[in-house]
Amino acid sequence: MKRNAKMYETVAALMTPGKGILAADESDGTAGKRLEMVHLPNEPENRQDFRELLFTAPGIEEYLSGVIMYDSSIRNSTDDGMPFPDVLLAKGILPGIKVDMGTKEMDGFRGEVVTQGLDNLEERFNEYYDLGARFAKWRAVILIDEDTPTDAAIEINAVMLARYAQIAQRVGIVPIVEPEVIFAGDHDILRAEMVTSRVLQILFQTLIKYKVDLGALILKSSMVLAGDMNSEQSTPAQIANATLRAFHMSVPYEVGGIVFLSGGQTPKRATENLNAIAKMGGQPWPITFSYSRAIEEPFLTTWQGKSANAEEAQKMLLHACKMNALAQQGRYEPEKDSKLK
Ligand code: 5MM
Repeated sequence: MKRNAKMYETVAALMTPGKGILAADESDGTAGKRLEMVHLPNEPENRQDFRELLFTAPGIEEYLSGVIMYDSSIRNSTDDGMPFPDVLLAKGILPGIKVDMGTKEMDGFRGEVVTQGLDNLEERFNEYYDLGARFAKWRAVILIDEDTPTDAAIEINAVMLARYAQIAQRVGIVPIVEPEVIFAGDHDILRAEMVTSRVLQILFQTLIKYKVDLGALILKSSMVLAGDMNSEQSTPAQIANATLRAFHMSVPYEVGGIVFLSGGQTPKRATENLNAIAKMGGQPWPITFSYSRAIEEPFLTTWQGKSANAEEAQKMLLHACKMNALAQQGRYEPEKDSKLK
């Protein structure tokens, strides 16, 4: 039980009020897409510069409780030779690791996918623990279309998430389970709410069946949003209501915390929507952000891959983190923020 006590401490630290998690866990391919935005080739030195600027930005520890890394970045160091996990630990930020190995198409399932990565997972976890990781993340991808998601796709992904969570907890690492309901499509917000509720219900039934300790686990969820191709876009209050309704229908109250992905929303929308959710008042679970694109984009567009812009870009990163930390407390004032777009 000692191990679980440590994991509860990790959950409490990650869910510290006024802080959130930076998801800097892009695989090398996706990191290349980020670098493409600033006209840099996808080379190891550029990926290192990108992560080094993020992790060494002065002051981020005021707003970040954790950072999720990828296999190549948890093993990487600053130019001065300080391992990235140590850079974060020195600031009081917990290092985390993405352990899934991406998705594979399910044959005969119209584009639906299942996440891979259970092979040798316990050995990988033990090594990541030694490298400093105290929490982990596994992402399942759920597509909304006329005939999807199928129960088969929801169920197989839930089983994978549950098995990953079991192994993580055995090693003393807090699992973040991320069933991302994709924002792309022309579905309305009601459909998104129904799909999200069903996915979460099947996920938590499966986690309970596999005896995962829900108090030593964090859910990473999408917000409930109408698809990006739907002409009727919802207000932050509508999104907050639909999202919290889905959680109350599906997420057991003993779950350690809930964090949001930004899912392709603009940085400002992701922050405004988090703020609206916090404004709905106290919930049974602590709730915060775990954004990748919504935090990294303002940084990248300021940086443009030029060392002359590095300081300004780190200030922009700090601004994005601070605005989301305020939103986590329902204290973000979008009309006064001219920097997030
Ligand atoms: C950084 O994006 C992660 C996926 O990367 P790969 O596709 O390269 O594996 C992703 O898991 C991310 O952590 C979450 O989905 C949240 O990211 P957003 O950008 O939606 O906030």
